[in-house]
Amino acid sequence: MSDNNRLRIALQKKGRLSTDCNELLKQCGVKINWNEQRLIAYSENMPIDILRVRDDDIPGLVFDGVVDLGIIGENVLEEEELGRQNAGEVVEYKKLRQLDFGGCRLSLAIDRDRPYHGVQDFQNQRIATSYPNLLRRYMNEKQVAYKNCFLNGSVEVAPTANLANAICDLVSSGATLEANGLKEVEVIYKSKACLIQRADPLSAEKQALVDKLLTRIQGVQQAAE
Ligand code: PRT
Ligand code: ZN
Repeated sequence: MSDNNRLRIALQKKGRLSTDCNELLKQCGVKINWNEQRLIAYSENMPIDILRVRDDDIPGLVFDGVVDLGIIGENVLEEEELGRQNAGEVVEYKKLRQLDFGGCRLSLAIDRDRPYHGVQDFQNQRIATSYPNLLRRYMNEKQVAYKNCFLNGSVEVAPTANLANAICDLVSSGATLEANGLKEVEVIYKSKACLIQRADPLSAEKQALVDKLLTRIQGVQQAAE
């Protein structure tokens, strides 16, 4: 365990959020001594430690109070939150700010050539997804009884492989759907990256540092608008 007085921030180690997260910290004046291999990176000019993990681990680390802050896609955050709530857990955290990167949507897609009339078309259809909780919430609202096919990756090939009739996956440009002969028919969730804080109070010093960072983030994002 590192020094308790240092603010701990969980960031994605490698992936679609990592470059933007690192850039944001830099723009906020936080100098980090990055070492590719290291789980923890240290700031040289502020009492901040960066925990570098898989994005899927970030919500739980914040919910459990292991780290003070985290930057995570809202899709992963809400999926984990719903999963824990379904398991009977009380989930607490503070959402400090939505960030202006990591934008994508979670969408339902079907074979390009299949006609589509509306969400009722998914009745009794098997849908492949890595986001079973977000999908279930949407389908419950729409009162559509579908069949689940959980896949952690390669969701877009499930229809061609005859594992499912449709998919529910993240889309940004739409090129992946296109390349797999699929068409987007319903957007079920819109997501961006966001900054979250653990629920239990921080020390006055740590909270002051969080407030300072938040003000700087607001400044950086307003300047970019
Ligand atoms: O290794 P680790 O677990 O940390 O990373 P990961 O592979 O689980 O996540 P990563 O790095 O792929 O994505 C991190 C976060 O970026 C996601 O949770 C989203 O919040 C956000 N994001 C933004 C995206 C996309 N855009 C995106 N396009 N995440 C994934 N995709 C994938 C999508 O799953 C599909 O395979 O890109 C493909 C579609 O892209 P288009 O442009 O072809 O439509
Ligand atoms: Zn992940």
